[in-house]
Amino acid sequence: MERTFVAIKPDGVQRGLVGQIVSRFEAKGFKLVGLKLVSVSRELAEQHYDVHKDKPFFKGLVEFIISGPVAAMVWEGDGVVAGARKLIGATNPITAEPGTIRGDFGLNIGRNLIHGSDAVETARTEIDLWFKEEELADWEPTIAPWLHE
Ligand code: IDP
Ligand code: MG
Repeated sequence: MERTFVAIKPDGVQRGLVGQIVSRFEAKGFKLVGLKLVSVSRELAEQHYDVHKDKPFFKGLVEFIISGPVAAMVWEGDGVVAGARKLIGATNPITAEPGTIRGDFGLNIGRNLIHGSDAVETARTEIDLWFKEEELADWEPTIAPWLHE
């Protein structure tokens, strides 16, 4: 089953939006399989954003990610990688559609509240980077027959 890595960034945690953001993934029907609050090390932040290491915003991005706790999650479901990105919205909250997390709660690209893996392969790498195998729960929601044919 497809899984994705989602992280509520320090702005989302500081603003008290963890509950509302988690609710959107639950309401959609995705299954929560991992959840923890992390004080992110510089090393982890740099590894996570390694693809952006040559970008002008990299240094500021790393400082931001280590500036407060991050709520790290793994969600599972059919098409969850693309589905989570849809719920999250465009990178810049100003252009993100209303109804998306970034569109509803954000107004600045440097404070866009949440991360979601951009592809199935990236999701695997990010889940391995952030979670140990024993931190992921293998469980069957009792509502499953009401979500899937
Ligand atoms: P994504 O989070 O929507 O996948 P990416 O292009 O992968 O967007 O960028 C990673 C993160 O880097 C963004 O979520 C945002 O926090 C930050 N970022 C991207 N572009 C800028 C920028 O122009 N200024 C400041 N931060 C940026
Ligand atoms: Mg990205």
